[in-house]
Amino acid sequence: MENLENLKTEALNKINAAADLKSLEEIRVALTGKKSYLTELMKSLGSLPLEEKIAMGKSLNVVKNEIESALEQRKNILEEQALNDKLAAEKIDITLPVRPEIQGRMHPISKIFEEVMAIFGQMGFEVAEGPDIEDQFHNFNALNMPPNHPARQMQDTFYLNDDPSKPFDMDAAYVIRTQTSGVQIRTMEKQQPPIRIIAPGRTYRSDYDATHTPMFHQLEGLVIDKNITLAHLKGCLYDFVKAFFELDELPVRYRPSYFPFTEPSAEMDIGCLKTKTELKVGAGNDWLEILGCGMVHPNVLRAGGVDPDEYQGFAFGLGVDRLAMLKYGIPDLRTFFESDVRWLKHYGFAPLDFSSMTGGLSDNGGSAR
Ligand code: 2NL
Repeated sequence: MENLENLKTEALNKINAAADLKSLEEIRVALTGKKSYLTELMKSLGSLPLEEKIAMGKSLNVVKNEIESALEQRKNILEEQALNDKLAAEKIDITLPVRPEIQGRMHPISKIFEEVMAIFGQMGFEVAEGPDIEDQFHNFNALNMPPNHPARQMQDTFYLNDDPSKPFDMDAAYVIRTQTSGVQIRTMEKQQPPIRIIAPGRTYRSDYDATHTPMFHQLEGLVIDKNITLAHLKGCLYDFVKAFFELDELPVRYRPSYFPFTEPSAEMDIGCLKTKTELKVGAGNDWLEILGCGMVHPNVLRAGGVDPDEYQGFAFGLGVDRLAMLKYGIPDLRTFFESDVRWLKHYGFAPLDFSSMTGGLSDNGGSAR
């Protein structure tokens, strides 16, 4: 009996000293498992005389129950402790600063392309693409610029010899496209109207100063259908500039102009304004040239395989680099192509801020520019 009392005290001490659930389990097995002293004692009861067996059996059961309930209690305490430790360790401090800023930046030109595609995309235009190296038919002839047309020299074209083993042959030479119009000619060749496309891409002219680089970016648009008029052109382009400069209204005017591929032709100006980025575009009461446009010349429709007696269309072209300079206040075009990461960090955009008409064009709600 005295032994039993010692056994109990020792057991309870061990249980209450258990530091974690794992050691408590080890203690449980040692105290009450099949090979434990207590179990041995239970087994040995059979060899005792009846009265002793009853008395000893009772006492053993009491001790066993006490040990088991002590085990249970300690287990509950340790489980609660473990949960509290886990909660404390997994706590999130919402007052900590945000994760490190994403380092990569989207180039302003890519951003402008995205914005312009989002605007025209929502109006129902499709994006068409074509080769940077064009034949002269798609770059010039089809656009109402026959051989010796002054515009061919005017544009300071880069010509490519089609066969380097032979002397340069002007008639057979290719060009690196001076405008993206070839893409639209190819679309007309492939597809009958209605046509509603924009052609974004790189274009090339031999020119270099603060506002001209030999490679630059252009976006042209073409709409061909039955009964298309100048009113469609004006409405479409007005909606475009409003969306692009993120304003509900702004002054616009059209000045008569000349392009070989459109008749009549015009240039669209916008009035001096303040963009969302608080940048003043234009000075004083100035007008600012934004794009060139016009009704597609019948010769151009014919060259693309479209019957001008049945279909009409309008077209426009704009310089994407110039638009980027205007909208985002970047003074020198040449810096666009210097690949200076400090410049890109300053003028670039967060790469995952997609431009959309509903989610925001240049600003989708506050993430790093
Ligand atoms: C400008 C003016 C313009 C076009 C481009 C075009 C294309 C086809 C037919 C007719 Cl396939 N026109 N493109 C029309 C008017 C103006 O660009 O100043 N660009 C920077």
